[in-house]
Amino acid sequence: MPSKYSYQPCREFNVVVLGAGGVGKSCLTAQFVHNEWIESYDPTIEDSYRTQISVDGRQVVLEILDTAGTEQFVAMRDLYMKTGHGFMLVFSISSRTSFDELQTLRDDIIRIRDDEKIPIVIVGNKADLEDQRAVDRAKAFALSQRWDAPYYEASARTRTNVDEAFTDLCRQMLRRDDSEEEAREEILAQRAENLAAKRRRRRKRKEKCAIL
Ligand SMILES: Nc1nc2c(ncn2[C@@H]2O[C@H](COP(=O)(O)OP(=O)(O)OP(=O)(O)O)[C@@H](O)[C@H]2O)c(=O)[nH]1
Ligand SMILES: [Mg+2]
Repeated sequence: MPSKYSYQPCREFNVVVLGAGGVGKSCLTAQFVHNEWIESYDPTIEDSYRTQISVDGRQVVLEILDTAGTEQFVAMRDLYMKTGHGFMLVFSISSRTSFDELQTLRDDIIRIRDDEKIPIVIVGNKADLEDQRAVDRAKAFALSQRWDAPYYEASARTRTNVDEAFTDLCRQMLRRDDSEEEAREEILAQRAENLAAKRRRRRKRKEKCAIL
């Protein structure tokens, strides 16, 4: 028997990777898209990557926007936030300030989108630097529960939880898209039903006129 999603078209989503400068946004993206590790640090202005993945048997095209964490380049943030279907909020487990910055980012996303349920995944990167940990796992999990957004401790260096974090975000975006699609279909079905009822009423009126 074909699965519920067998005939669904390929979905396309905009993913925005946000977080403070130097936390590893570009490295996580490069590992996910190209399977490559970048040792050097070259602050991003803006990069975008297009990639296709399969999530639970469904094809998904992702347009990933790797944004600038450095203050001088952040003017474009509002625009990114308007166009994203899902957001990866990245901090480094070795930097407390990078963790604290996530709050402002999330507040801005929710203010701009006016939507508390927008797909978000929180990533604590540089998990390989356990000896430099400055953010307790428990603190990050508490934030994750408060926001109702999953938390992954990841390492772009060791490629730990990179695919998992992106895939989780994809699942959230697919779920959201499905429920919006269902809502759209319900509205269309309701409209068709209203139209049919109107036609029936009109026909009845016409029939009555003929008798008169
Ligand atoms: N040990 C370790 N270093 C990492 C990891 N991810 C990134 N780095 C290093 O951290 C530095 C910054 O990484 P980027 O990916 O360029 O950081 P970014 O968040 O894109 O920075 P901006 O573009 O300035 O916002 C680089 O030197 C990386 O090699 C990681 O998981 N572990
Ligand atoms: Mg970067």
